[in-house]
Amino acid sequence: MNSSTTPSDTVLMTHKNGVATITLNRPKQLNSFNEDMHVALAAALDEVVANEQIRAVIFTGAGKGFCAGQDLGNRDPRKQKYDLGQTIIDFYNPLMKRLKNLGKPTVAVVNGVAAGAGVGIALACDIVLCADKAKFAMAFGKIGLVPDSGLTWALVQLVGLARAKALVLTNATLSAEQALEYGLVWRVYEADRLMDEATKLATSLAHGPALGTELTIKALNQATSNSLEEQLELEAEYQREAGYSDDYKEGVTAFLEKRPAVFYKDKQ
Ligand code: T3D
Repeated sequence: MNSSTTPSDTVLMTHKNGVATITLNRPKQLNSFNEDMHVALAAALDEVVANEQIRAVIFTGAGKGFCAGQDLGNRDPRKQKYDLGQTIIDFYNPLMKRLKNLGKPTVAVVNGVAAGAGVGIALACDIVLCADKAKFAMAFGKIGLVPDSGLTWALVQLVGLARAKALVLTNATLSAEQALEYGLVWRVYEADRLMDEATKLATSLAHGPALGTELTIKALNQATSNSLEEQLELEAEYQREAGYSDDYKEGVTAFLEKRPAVFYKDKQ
């Protein structure tokens, strides 16, 4: 296993068998974001993109929480006023865009509570798994803010406008079971099985056809804003690209030779 820590240790990263595991590491603050953690996470994502051996990514949190959004210990409005729009522009929006456009499949492993931007980060991942004790707290309304980190968009896409409005206007906290029922998460596991199941899933994604996986994620992401006609054209374009790939050659050859396809070999 390769492992690296960022200079501040607020984000940890290991990688093995094609899977990078990125752990938000401020457990005393429920892994809420300060500037240091934003910078460290951006550096970890740079490595994910640059390292060809990394083919899938797990995001999780250290300790009992996943991520409680912005560190409110860094915000004391009794002392000063903050331009929160600027933090969103400088840190949260670039993070959301990077997560959506990483080019490698992402799995959020929500080990405990996710709140505020922490929910946005989980929902920006391609597949969300959570522990049976996990919670999803909308949180923003309680401190007079507007949902950010793409949540006003993601919630409407995932649960529909009526439920999205009710969730955020009532500052709802969803249990794992409710999050599953609402379609926010793919699977719920007992806490002690969660990471094993996530690793199995991410390892299978890492061993899939990288280009086909990347183009599939792009096509599905674009479907939310495209018309059917635009989407059909996009599918043709992406299929052309996938059809010229070595992975397609290997996939069909394996089928014809009645053997499993091998798209990626672990480094010995
Ligand atoms: O500011 C900008 O730049 C704009 C961007 C905004 C993005 C956002 O995410 S805004 C939303 C910010 N987040 C919140 O409002 C969530 C605040 N936290 C909570 O509501 C609750 O802590 C939770 C629902 C997340 C969890 O509740 P619970 O009862 O399980 O845990 P707890 O006891 O409240 O928290 C445990 C510890 O974590 C506690 O510290 P202590 O007392 O043991 O020393 C608590 O202060 C700390 N903690 C939790 N959330 C945060 C935090 N510390 C700093 N910032 C937090 N967001």
